[in-house]
Amino acid sequence: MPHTIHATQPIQGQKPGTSGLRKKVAVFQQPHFLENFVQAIFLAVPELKGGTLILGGDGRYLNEIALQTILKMAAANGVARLLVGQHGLLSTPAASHLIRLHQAVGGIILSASHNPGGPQGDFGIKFNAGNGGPAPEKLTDAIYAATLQVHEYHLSNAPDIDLAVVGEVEFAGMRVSVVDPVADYAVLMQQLLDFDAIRAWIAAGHTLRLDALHAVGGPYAIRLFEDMLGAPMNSVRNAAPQPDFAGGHPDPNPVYCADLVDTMQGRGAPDFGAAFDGDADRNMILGRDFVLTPSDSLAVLAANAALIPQFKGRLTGVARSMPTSRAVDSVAKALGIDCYETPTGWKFFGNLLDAGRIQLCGEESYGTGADHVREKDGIWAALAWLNLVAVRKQSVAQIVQAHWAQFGRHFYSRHDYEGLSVAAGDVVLATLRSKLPGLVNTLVAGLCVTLADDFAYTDSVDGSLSQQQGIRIEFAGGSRVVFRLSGTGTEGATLRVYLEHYTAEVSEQAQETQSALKAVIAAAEELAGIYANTGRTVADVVT
Ligand code: G16
Repeated sequence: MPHTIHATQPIQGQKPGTSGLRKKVAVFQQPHFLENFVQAIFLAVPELKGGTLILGGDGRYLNEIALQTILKMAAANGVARLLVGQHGLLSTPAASHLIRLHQAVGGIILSASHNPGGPQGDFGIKFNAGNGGPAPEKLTDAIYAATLQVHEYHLSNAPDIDLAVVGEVEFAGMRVSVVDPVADYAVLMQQLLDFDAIRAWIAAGHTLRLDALHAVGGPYAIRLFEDMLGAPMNSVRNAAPQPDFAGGHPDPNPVYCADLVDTMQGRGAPDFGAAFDGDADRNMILGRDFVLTPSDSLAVLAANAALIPQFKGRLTGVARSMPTSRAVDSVAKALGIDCYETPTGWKFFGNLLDAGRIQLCGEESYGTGADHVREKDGIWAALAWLNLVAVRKQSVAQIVQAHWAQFGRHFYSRHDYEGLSVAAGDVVLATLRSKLPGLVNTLVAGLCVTLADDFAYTDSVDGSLSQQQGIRIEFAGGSRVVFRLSGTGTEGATLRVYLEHYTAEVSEQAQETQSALKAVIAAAEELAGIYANTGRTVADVVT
């Protein structure tokens, strides 16, 4: 029987950020907090009544309890059919695929992505629309507006569903399918990539090391790389999802995966490495003695698209988020295809993908993806890279070095200043904004400014305008610095400083990244006054 709960103290006004609503677990544990947000989704998306909904999460702490609540709310709000991953698990890209495959109205994904989990960690919830992608701004605004109106929510009082058993059940008038979270996704991957070439490459004795960081990528990586492609057992490490990610930080970058970076060094190291984040949409790719930047990953995939069955003969456009290095721009120019620069956030790629203007896109934040789903896709990215390595019969390092020799190298690094007060973060950005007028043609730390703006983006498909998306300062010769505040943190403010330096000289391409970026780092400090405004002398995380 459905019943209605009148929240005595409704917690309203829950504003979703870059990627849905992300908060500390304790915040989600407040009475009515989750329910208010979920009810707001049902209010903002009335088509869910009588429609199909996809549900799953990354297995983090609170996942199971929240899933049962959402199942009961979906039934009481009139959802006709709901597909949920076995044990409540679905990677973000697999959820995106299921939405598209079943022509669902949308999906609810429980994840705080790369943020730590456990009782002291973070939790998150996001709604993906019928195209499989993150809700566009118009929809998140509508959900936010609905959170301001929720005074009651609807909940079935049916007992919990057993999510361990794959199969169909009738649940309070709603048809529920508990599905194998990997099966359909694995079929899709086989259709897109050259599995025969990868299989042959592995059978020839090449070795892999994949790290799932105790998150949802584990079951996907085992099925695809070990079971289907023949990699030896234990090629995938940390494969069992755990509610607290075994105490780790499920963020695939050289800092949080330092042990994987070590494993990939020296003679006898595996030929290919990759790591995935909490919900398996992010990826880091490594070769023996080589760590690939996400910006270069995008550029190299674009340059080699003809070798990947998914793109063969149909790559007409690519996109990158604004802070991502401009390496892919050079490739697009050479290939004569379109190249779009969008604000940070995967949702901005959605319209371009839907309209068929781009087929491949990526972000500096370890996100790479294509038009097979409407999310970035970590497992796909590792498979696409293996496809390249297998077909080109070259190592990751050889492929990337050849790329730099042809297109030049964009040295790239991100410096994060974490746990700042919100006020300090705002002061840095205000300082920068105040300096923008008149900056062009002046010298900053010896570099001549050629462009200085606060990035604004007009969506070429629906005409919507997004302003204040980051401070962008370009210098003569191809260097650049970008400043923005993170939209995914749950405490204080995180200042992100994105640094880029271009060189076409092969002799300069072997430099160490931070030393190649020295002049841009000095310019960043001079412009933003990071020390003066925050008291920080060094970044907390340098990737
Ligand atoms: C989310 C979005 C990404 C975006 C990132 C930015 O990633 O999905 O498209 O690049 O946030 O994070 P920040 O605002 O902290 O720089 P995820 O993996 O957290 O969903």
